[in-house]
Amino acid sequence: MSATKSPPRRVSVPAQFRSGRASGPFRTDFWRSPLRGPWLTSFLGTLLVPSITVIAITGFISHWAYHPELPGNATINPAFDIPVFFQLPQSWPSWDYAVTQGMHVTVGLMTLPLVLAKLWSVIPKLFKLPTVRDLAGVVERISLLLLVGSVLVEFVTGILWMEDYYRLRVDFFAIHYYGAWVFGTTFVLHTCMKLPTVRRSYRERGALRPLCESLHETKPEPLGSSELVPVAPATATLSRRGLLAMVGGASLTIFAVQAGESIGGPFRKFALLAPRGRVFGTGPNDFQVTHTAESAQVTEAMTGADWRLTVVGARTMSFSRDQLLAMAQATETLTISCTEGWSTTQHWTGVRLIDLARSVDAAPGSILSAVSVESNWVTNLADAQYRDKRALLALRVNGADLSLDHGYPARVIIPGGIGNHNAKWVRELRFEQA
Ligand SMILES: Nc1nc2c(c(=O)[nH]1)N[C@H]1C(S)=C(S)[C@@H](COP(=O)(O)O)O[C@H]1N2
Ligand SMILES: [Mo]
Repeated sequence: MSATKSPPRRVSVPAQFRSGRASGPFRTDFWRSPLRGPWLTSFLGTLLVPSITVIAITGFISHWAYHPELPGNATINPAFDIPVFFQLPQSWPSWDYAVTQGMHVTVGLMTLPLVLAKLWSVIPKLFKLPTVRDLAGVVERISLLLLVGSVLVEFVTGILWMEDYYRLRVDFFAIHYYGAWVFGTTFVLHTCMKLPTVRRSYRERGALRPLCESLHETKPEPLGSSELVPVAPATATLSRRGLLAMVGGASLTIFAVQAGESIGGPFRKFALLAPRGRVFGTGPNDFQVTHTAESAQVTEAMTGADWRLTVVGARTMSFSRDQLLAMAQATETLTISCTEGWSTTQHWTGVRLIDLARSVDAAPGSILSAVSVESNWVTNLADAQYRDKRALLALRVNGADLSLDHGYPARVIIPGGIGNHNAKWVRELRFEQA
């Protein structure tokens, strides 16, 4: 044996932290990042509170924007849903939902790096042996399992949905919605339980002081202040502020490639994550299409010269497209914005829905069911939605006839709210009492 060979590197682990026979990641000296500790986890957790609040509020707004109180609109079985106690206001700008859902999707995606950093900061806990000694320990383990499990479920279902991956044969709405309740509840409980730890570490270390430390000043937090602090720390290769800059940089990058599809217009070309194309031609119908005529199995034959619009109220009337074009026409600049997080604003021309309601003497307070030539496609609109004088049965867009993909011969376009209410290829409008 050569005398110059260096001895195997040994770290001395204080007796009370020795891992006994545990091996691999289960050893207490396996996790060595000097950054891990109660301050870092508290700080990342604190940043999550405002982000998750925005995501939760905008998420529930999206749920209610479907008007689940109207028969047929519910995405969740009403027997297992929290009833809506208020109607969303209608006389808002037509881009209201573009803002709330754009925030839901954009802030949601931007929070992913933060969530991953937070999980990284506590990963030694996942491998902590022995696990469960007492009832409180069991409850804590189960709540952490629900917390981490549900946050991952929310991200996976949310991202698949916004990226248009409908091939999953699962009830997306139910999973994302109930997942949100599980996550929201456990997140609030977890935050309350950890409040004393957060306060203590801010008091002892200063809420922001660790951010002032350069790389060579970056030392582990006091050993024993928490099981997150490594018993055998490695030398820091990144400062704590460096780690936060990395997380912030990742979030800003996501913002740069995502926000464009929510804002729409010229910003859309920067939206690298948009699943339905970023740039289109310059013609009047050259803007994004979610559900093409082909995907909806709508053909020219179903929408050709034989097409008639039936309007049902106190009496029933039938209109050809030419008859609709002969009625008073209105042009409105209105935004469609989808749960997927994109929006598009165009100039629509057609007959006001309120004029069609009057033409059949629709009773006040009626619900409007818009029925499509697409098989089994109906959406229901509340009274306030179709009474808004900007609400149209559009026949034309940007000065040209609607293209088949955009809903020719006629589509509903209402200001504000969720894109799903803008029924395409309409064949019947029924004004009915609930
Ligand atoms: N007949 C019919 N109308 C529909 C849909 C549909 O699938 N079929 N999709 C709705 C949804 S979810 C949205 S976001 C908008 C999208 O309009 P676009 O397909 O023109 O982009 O139309 C709505 N109207
Ligand atoms: Mo949509």
